[in-house]
Amino acid sequence: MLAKAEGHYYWSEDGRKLYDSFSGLWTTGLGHCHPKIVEAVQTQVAELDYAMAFQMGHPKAFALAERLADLAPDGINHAFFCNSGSEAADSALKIALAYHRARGEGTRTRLIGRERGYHGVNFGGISVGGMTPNRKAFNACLLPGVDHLPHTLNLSENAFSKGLPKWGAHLADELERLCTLHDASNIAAVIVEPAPGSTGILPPPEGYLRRLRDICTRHGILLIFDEVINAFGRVGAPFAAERFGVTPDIITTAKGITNGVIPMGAVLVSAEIYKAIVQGPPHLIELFHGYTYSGHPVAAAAGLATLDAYKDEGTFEEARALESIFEEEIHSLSDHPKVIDVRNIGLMGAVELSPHPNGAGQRGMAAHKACFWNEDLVVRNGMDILQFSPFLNAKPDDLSETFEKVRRVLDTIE
Ligand code: PXG
Repeated sequence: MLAKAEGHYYWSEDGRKLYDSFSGLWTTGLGHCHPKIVEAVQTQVAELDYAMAFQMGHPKAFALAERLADLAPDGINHAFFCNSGSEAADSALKIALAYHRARGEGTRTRLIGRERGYHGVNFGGISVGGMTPNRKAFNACLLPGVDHLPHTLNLSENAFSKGLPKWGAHLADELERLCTLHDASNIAAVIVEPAPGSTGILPPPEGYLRRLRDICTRHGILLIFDEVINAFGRVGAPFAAERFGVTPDIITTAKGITNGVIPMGAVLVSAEIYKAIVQGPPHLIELFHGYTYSGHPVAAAAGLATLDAYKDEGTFEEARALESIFEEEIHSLSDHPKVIDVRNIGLMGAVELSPHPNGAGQRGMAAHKACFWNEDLVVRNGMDILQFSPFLNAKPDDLSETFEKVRRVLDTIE
């Protein structure tokens, strides 16, 4: 139980001070309870607690949309607000379908995701997502007309890669195969996380995203980057699109948009998509989609304060500069006998453990618990993969101490 947080630390209910190696849940790159974000939220909630986004508006939602457009790659300049990454994913898929339909290409209905992809837990997201346990119980109700590209992790080819693996760009060509199979005129969009996170960090192979982009462009398919984890400094730039030099048509975000302080998500789209959908008589609604809390004033205030902090504190540059230190520290575990892979990109990193003979997932959970109880360290595990998402302004000494603690834990658990 976590009872309190400040800066890079949590305090447990039993009063222990714990180092957070996961920045919340990929959310809180600036550190917990950032004073300027706290102040912005406190002021906003007393000034304008709520304003509907249906027929009405409020200035901070528009100010935030403009700030996001400034940060986004050229050409991506409109925002649709929602309240989570899951809502952002489903909204993006709906926007993609609405776009094609508005342009008279209503046959484009198929959606393509990727194995091991995570796009939240709503029906659209789990349909295009590729996390088997998230789909298993809901199989009967997944969206029809969805295909999945293969994921890009292959330990025999790219174990212990530092940064982008050299092997795997050719896997993007599977998209070409699907275009041939279905005819591209039936395909609406491809959605991928540029650097997949919650599946256990799978940095994209060199050249892979460019190939996806080129195939999408050639066939008139929209490319959606789910940047719920990647955006806002996690890969050393405002957006992974910028870091990897590949511009999608739609970007989804959440988490770091408010530093995790208030739930918020956003779908960022190109002017072309916006204009195609938002047309027709002004008294009618163009896109029948929106949430009670779209662009909530308190979330918008938190978002503006967060973007200010990223800028004023040089957070993206600081994160980029930390990458090589993080890479060195996390790869210091590569020689451990229980470790079968270490991979990293930006300030995202995974240490994959060999499964305990008694069953997959046990060793990862044991490591997570031992870190918490014995080392006062919060570490996230997904089965036997330990995941790290350090603060964008982490102290190098804390990074080295984190991996010393993890090594001690790996030495002691079964
Ligand atoms: N897309 C991506 C890429 C995500 O990582 C979502 C969408 C959904 O966001 P919401 O706000 O609806 O949860 C996510 C969420 C983990 C973990 O352990 C990651 C997420 C959620 C829960 C656990 O890595 N990411």
